[in-house]
Amino acid sequence: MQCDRIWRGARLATVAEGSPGLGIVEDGLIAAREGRIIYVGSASAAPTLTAADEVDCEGRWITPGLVDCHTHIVYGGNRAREFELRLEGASYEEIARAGGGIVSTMRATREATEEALVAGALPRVDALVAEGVTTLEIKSGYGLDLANEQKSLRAARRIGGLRPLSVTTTFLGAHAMPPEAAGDKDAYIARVCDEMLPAVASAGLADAVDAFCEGIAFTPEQVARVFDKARNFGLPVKLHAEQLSRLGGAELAARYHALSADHLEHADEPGIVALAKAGVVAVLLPGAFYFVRETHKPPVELMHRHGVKLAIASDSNPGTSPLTSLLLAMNMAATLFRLTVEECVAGVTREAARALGCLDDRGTLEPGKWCDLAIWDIERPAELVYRIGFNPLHARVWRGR
Ligand code: DI6
Ligand code: FE
Repeated sequence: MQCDRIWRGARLATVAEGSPGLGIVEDGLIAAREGRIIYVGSASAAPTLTAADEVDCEGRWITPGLVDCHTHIVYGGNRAREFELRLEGASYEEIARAGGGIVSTMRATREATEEALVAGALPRVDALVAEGVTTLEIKSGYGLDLANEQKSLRAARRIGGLRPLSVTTTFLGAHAMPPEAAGDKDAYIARVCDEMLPAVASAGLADAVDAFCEGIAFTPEQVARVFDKARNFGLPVKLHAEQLSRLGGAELAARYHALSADHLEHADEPGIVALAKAGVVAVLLPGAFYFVRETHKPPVELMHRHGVKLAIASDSNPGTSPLTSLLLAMNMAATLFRLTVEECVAGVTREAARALGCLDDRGTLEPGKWCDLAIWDIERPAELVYRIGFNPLHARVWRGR
């Protein structure tokens, strides 16, 4: 069989569904053609393969390229000053209600040009890429009017062209109230539904639609209007649900068969059961949990009991998770939420791809999928989760290169 490139001498964590544990193959081999995996498995069972290029992995581990399935990485400015205020005792919600928080990032984002947004985001994106991320979701939600939401989504799309990386974009117009809406949430939601979402969808700027269902943001009823509109445009939905309080976001996400429900610190059993029944992925965001000093943990035991799929993401954003490390997110998910090593590794690969609706072509090492690989200098997968602030990535492969 002719292929473009072969990786030999590797230990594989295929993370393929149905294989026990992480789908480990000692003596592993991967062959790629035209960017896709055409063989993955043990070298002894491989067909005869010829390739122009062969890489000896010298016993290193290969996992699927990492997928960060929840970020707000495109924004202007930063919130270091707000961090200082929080250290002096102000709460995240107090700052938000006093016009700081998301709205201060909105101002800085509106002031920035598209070029400046790209330039500001790239160092953060590069930090993720340096740890093996090959697919990155980027949300809008700091523009909060049509022109600035479009600008943010265009900046996000451009990042995918500037780095060897797949970027998926999510329209999060229903993230916060812009000051000019003068507190009229229904009127703002009407603009999201009737003006922003149709324009963004018709321009092909969004792969999904998200909303923030929260006391400081929007009610389930308001979010449902946004989701109905997304459905009209054939866009899948995701939801920031039960992060700071429980409003029934989990049930709402289930009702709309969302790709994912994210955060879920305050979810209860009926909500978790609903997610399980609807096959909605729970995306855990331990960086935000840590950074806002949340004490209410997501109900991971209930998620286990009811068989909810668990993904982990950075939530990279200036206000609640200025985090640009999926390795650290894994460590936090294990330490703070007691996820196992297998759940952590699957959470940033297979389950994160599922949370983006792209499990068909990435997230695991299987024939036919994109050849997106992370090659690690480790002796066992637990090292990816165990270390704090150490990056054992040896090489990263995106679409076979
Ligand atoms: N939940 C979050 O944690 C971020 N957005 C959201 O809906 C916070 C965004 C910010 O504070 O800038
Ligand atoms: Fe978020």
